[in-house]
Parts: sequence; structure tokens; C-alpha cells
Amino acid sequence: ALASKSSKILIVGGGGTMGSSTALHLARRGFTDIRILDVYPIPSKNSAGYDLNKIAGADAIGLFGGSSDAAWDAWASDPVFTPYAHDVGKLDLSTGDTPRAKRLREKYEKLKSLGRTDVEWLANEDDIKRKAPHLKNADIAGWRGLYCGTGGWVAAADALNSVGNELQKLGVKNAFGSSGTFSSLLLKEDGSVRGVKTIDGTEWEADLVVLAAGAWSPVLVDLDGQCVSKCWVYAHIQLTPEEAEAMKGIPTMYNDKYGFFFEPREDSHLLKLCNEFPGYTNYQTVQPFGALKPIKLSVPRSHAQNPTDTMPTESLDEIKRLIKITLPHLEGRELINQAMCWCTDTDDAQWLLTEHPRFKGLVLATGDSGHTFKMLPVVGKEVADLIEGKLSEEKRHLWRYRPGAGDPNGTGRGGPDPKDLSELDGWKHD
Ligand code: FSA
Repeated sequence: ALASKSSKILIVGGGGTMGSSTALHLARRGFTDIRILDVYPIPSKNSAGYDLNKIAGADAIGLFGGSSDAAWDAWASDPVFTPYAHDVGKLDLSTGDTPRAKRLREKYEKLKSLGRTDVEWLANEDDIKRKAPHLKNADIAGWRGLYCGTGGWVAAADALNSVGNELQKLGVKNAFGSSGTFSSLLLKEDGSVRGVKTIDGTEWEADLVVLAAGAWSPVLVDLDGQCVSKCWVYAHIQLTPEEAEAMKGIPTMYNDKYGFFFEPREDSHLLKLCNEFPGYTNYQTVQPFGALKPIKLSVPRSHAQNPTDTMPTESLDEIKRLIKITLPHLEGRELINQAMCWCTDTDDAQWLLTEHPRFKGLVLATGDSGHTFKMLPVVGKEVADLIEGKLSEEKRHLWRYRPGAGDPNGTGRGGPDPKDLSELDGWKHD
């Protein structure tokens, strides 16, 4: 075990998805001295989870998928999460006879063979429109894909906030603002970690430090190039109450080429839409803790700190295309609340969940790879298992420190290198 129940534990960036979940699992297991450090209070405005809705479901397969089923079970049964889970179903669609359509078909067969009765194969436009009457005017000839009745979406920031309230009840401490903003690790003479220094000069002593700073992780501590932070974008349409009512209960619709959107929020009647693309980087020269010299890294640009930023014109155009194709009655509506949301990709899209080999006493809980919010209820269990020495051999291998390992099994995002924000127009408004 890396710590015992009475160990002093600091969670850096703990106001987001992986960190708050880790605190929840540790506190529920009886760890008594946990403190979250973050720039912002939970739900941290720097977290990708600071959002109206995120996709969640129970349709991933494999080891990761094993935990994705468990995640939906927790969304549907744990009182901290149930109010934020919207079980409206999911459409995972592809356009034409694509390799992805083939993979979706295989996934459908696999889920069927596992006895799942909530999945259906939608072979054509008519099948899709039967499941999704709100797409009745959509121009989706040739589309096909998987319908999954379990899952749908989760109210992301609200769920994080709920975890924050629970942590308070469980006695988890915190420090936000300048006393919660990481400046460096504090090391013992033997090179192991004895705490964290924050930008106001506070020295927080700890037996174990967890780095769960999402897209900021590789910028704070040198991770030997294993995580590349990228942003994705979203915009909202302000619907009228009547328009929102008409779309109530619609399944989440995802298309790997055109993007995705969600059931409108009941409280604000906001409809969230995203395009799908390989993300954008923001390369800068920085020196993370542990790097011997300044290096080029993609550095997240906090939306909270740059609230007037919108999104690159090409992304905006893609979102307009998504609307034109799928929801033509909303064409031309103003796209408000445009924002960028930062994730950090590993090559194989598996988490980086391990002790840092150069800094004993530093646990890395990062590498979300854009697919971790749906795991909010369970990702912290894996971190807690690592800390308690209970993680299986298989998982330890999957989530090990692995610079240069690449993507031998093709589980990662692949594709071309993402564009850099510096090459793009339209997003900067300050
Ligand atoms: O089911 C899911 O894990 C949804 S991922 C949603 C998304 O916006 C991606 O589509 C995008 O490519 C990036 O990974 C961020 O997350």
C-alpha cells in the first residue's frame, strides 16, 4: 500500500472529475486526512466536468467497458449521483458504410451476446427516426448505428457539486484560490515527495500527493510526454420553454463525423451542441516540475480565466452544419456560451494511474483521454485501489507509467495530429 487510513493525503486539482472521485472513494473507505487543492472550489471551473451535460452510458466493452457498466450502475443507484443521471438512451451513429459503422455493428453483436436487451441495431434512416422522432426532418440518409436504452447523459457540473457536498459531510478538507494553486512539489532528501507548495508560498505537508489536475497535469509535473492536452468546444442554443418541452426525453445523439447534442436542460432550456474533431492543442514553452529545462507542451487555456474566448470559426461552422443536418428548424439560431473544454490524451486512451517513478509518494491520476466524465462515480475506486495496493496486475499494467509505449492495440484516438490554436481564427476575443 502507498498509504494507510491515517495518512495525510493531498489531491492536486481535486476539484475536478478524477480528483473529487478519488477523495470520495478514499473518504468512504475511512481515510481521515484528505485535502483537496484546486484553483477553484468544487465544481472546479477548470475541470472539463464544469459543463451542463456529458455523455454517459453502459455500452463500452472490454476492461474499460467493464468499469463503464459499473459506472452507469453507480449513476443509477448511488444517491450522490442519481439526481444527475438522465436515462434517455443513446444513439451512436455513423454515416455510411464506414469502418466505425462496422465496429458499432460488432459492438451491437457483442452486447447482444452478453444478454443485453436494451440495445438495437438501427440499419437506416427509418430505423433511426423511429427511435428519435425529433430527427424527423433530419437529412440522414445512409446513417446507421447502435441504440442503447441504458444511459444517456449526466448533468456534469451539478454532479461534481454533489460530490463536493458529500466530501464536506465526510470531513474532506480543501484549499482553493492561491493557496490551492500548485507551484511545486516538496521533496525529501531522498527525492520522495513530502508535500506541495502553492503559489501563495504555503507549504502543504503530506504523506502522499495525488496529481489529478486533468489537462493541467503534464504542465505541472513532467510526465515524459505521455499526456497531450487538447480542447474540444461546445455552444448552446437558448430554446423557448415550448421548444425544450418538444425535445424532452430525446436520446443523446452522437455521430463521429458531425458531432452530438443532448436533451435540453429542464432548468435553463439550453441545448448543448458539439462538433467532433481531433481536438486543438495550444503549444507553449513551459517548465513543469521535474523537467530539466523548458519544453514545448500543449498548455490548457482556462475558459474561466479567459471568459471572452469563443471557438475557432471552423468549429463553429461544423456546429452550424450539425444543426442544419439534424435539427433544421433551429438553423440560424444564435450560438451562445461558446467555450473550450480541456482534456488530456494518452496515446492509447487509457488512464495514467500509477506512482511517478521519479517521485515516490506522487500518485498520477490523469490521462482522461476525453472519456472519463462518465466514469465519475467509479474512477476514484481505481485510484483508491492503487493507493491501498489492491489494483489487479492487469490494471496496473494497463495504467502504468509508459513513455514511448505508443498505441500497440489501436485503442487510442489515432488520426492526424490536432491543429494548434495558434493556426486558427475566430476564437480569441480579448
Ligand atoms: O462517451 C464518451 O466518452 C463521450 S466522449 C465526448 C468527447 O467530446 C469526444 O467526442 C471528443 O472527441 C473528446 O474525446 C472529448 O470528449
